Amino acid sequence: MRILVFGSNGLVGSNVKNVLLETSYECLFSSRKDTDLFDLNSTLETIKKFQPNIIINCAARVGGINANDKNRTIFLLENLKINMNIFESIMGLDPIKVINLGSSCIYPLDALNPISESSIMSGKLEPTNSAYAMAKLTAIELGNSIKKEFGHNVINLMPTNLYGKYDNFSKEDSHVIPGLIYRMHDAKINSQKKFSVWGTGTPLREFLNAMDFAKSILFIIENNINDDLLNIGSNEEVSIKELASIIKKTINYEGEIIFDEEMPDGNPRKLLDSTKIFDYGWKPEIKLEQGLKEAYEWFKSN
Ligand code: GFB
Repeated sequence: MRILVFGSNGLVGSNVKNVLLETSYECLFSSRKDTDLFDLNSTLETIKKFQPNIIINCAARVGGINANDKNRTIFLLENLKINMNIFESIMGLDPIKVINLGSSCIYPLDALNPISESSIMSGKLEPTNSAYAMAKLTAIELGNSIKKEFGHNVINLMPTNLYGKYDNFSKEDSHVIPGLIYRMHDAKINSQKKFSVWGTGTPLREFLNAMDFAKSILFIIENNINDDLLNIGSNEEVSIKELASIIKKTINYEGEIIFDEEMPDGNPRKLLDSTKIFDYGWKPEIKLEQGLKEAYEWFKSN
């Protein structure tokens, strides 16, 4: 079995690489410096040369609530280009299994929680990340079309909010966990008395460690699971306020946590219904407290 991983240097790609390196599959890990996924010829060349049976596409322009809202055009364009080039490249090739990654933000703002796969396209998107979500929805539609017309097997995985080692830690642009870790670590070092969490603290989020997600991808390959659309969550839900206090404990920050209500909350609740993947027999292993400790250690040494 020959597995090609695009985006092998990011949060998901790095964890997928570590998981696959423990197997005997023949793998090619392709990062930004190996393949220009914004260029059709470069994408096609990598695929034709390696001739994979499976492509795992972990490449994406991602970011947190602020980055998504601020860079709408680039998030939409870059994610569209990556997915268009991969799918257009394989159109004329022998059947390939493509594991394509999306996000829980593809589901409508008013979808019933826990959000099942059948909620897709049943309503309007959450406005802070609608551009990114639209690119991911287009990728799903493209994948389904390629499957129907060209015989490739496309599996779209929708992970819940991911975090962990190899995350992108940025004060302004990352997701909540790396953002809070970075900013709170700074507050601790500078003996800041108060720490400001964005929004009201009331939104609920479900978090999954990216290593668990990587293992779910291997589980899907090894058990030959071929659903068009599959949610991958942890069923572990916390409020942003609770998350901030767990991170405070992890970092050992002693100041007071306050809330900046000028900053957006985004979606009030985003809990995935992961019944399908749980019923297949996959379960996450890393509890949030443990995963946060590991992420903090990784952040400090990197
Ligand atoms: O993780 P996050 O940026 O994105 O924010 P979403 C989650 C929640 O944490 C929001 C709050 O309610 C934020 O207001 N928050 C509090 C913070 N403090 C911070 C902070 O320092 N940094 C950040 N980033 N948030 C993302 C989408 O939505 O979900 C992505 O933007 C993707 O596109 C991902 O789909 C799964 O969970 O709101």
